[in-house]
Amino acid sequence: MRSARRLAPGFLSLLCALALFGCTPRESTPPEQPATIVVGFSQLGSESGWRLGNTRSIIDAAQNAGVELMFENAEQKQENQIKAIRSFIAYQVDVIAFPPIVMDGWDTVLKEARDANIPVLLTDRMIHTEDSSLYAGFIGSDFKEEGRSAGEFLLARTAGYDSVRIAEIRGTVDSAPALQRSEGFYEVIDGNPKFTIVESVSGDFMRTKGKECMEQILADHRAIDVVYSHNDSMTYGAIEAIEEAGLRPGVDILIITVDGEQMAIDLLREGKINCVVECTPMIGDMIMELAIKLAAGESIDKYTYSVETVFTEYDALDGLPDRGY
Ligand code: GYE
Repeated sequence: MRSARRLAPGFLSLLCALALFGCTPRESTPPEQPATIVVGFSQLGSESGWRLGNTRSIIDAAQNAGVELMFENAEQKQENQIKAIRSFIAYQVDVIAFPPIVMDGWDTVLKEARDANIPVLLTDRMIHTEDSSLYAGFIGSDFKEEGRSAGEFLLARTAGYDSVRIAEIRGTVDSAPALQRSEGFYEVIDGNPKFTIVESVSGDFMRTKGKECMEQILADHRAIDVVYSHNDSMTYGAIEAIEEAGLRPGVDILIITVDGEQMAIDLLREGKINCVVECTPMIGDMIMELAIKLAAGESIDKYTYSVETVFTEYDALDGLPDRGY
């Protein structure tokens, strides 16, 4: 039983001694304190403003909920996440939570967690697996829906265009948000012959790589009508590259981005971004709520999705509260 793991050895021998002398431990132990729940969280890295906001949200939420958080940063490496999960299993935490950096390659370590009877909560990103019993639940965004929203904005915004040449800057290769944000976007524009994806390259969700991608795209094809960038960090880099090439982001090249960081909203106000699809990192409270239920042996919904919106150049954004990330 996991809850026994933090009983000090001295306390255990006291229990044995009491049993030997024929009195039950119940009579002499103090009233039971609710045990602190221990959650092992393997953050995938610190690639973007979104990720930093997510980390803050989780640390604050754990503190507010009185949950003991074992926090590890995998620095963008799946092997580090696997190592962290194994250390959480060895420590016998109550719940393991993590955003899988990529979709594949989790079955072995998740079976180890299952064998140790530790429930796993996937946060932010989904995995590919044949065996959905390997995780208790998922909490995060519907990335396919985000991709659809990006596509729908583009469809409406380019209604008067004969042809639309698109450069797509994707997130981390094989990650759920990169795959699903493409899927949803293509679903909306596929079959409409005026849209051409001229380039689709990965900028790994990072600002510097977003800039490099955009420089290369502009060197290869001058005539780009739209950049669809899978996150704000890469968008900032792309905007820099566009401006350095003497073009006007938001005017010469339409910009569609995902996340909704404060800086992206500011650029939307300035007219350098045309559409921001929201993806919220502020899911710490929900993660703790679900983790507490799992630790108590309660069942949770298999999928919990954040409610999100879309901000466009047509919206009045004056009253919008600070985004907090
Ligand atoms: O869009 C990006 C981050 O997984 C939803 O990861 C998250 C993505 C987010 O680095 O900025």
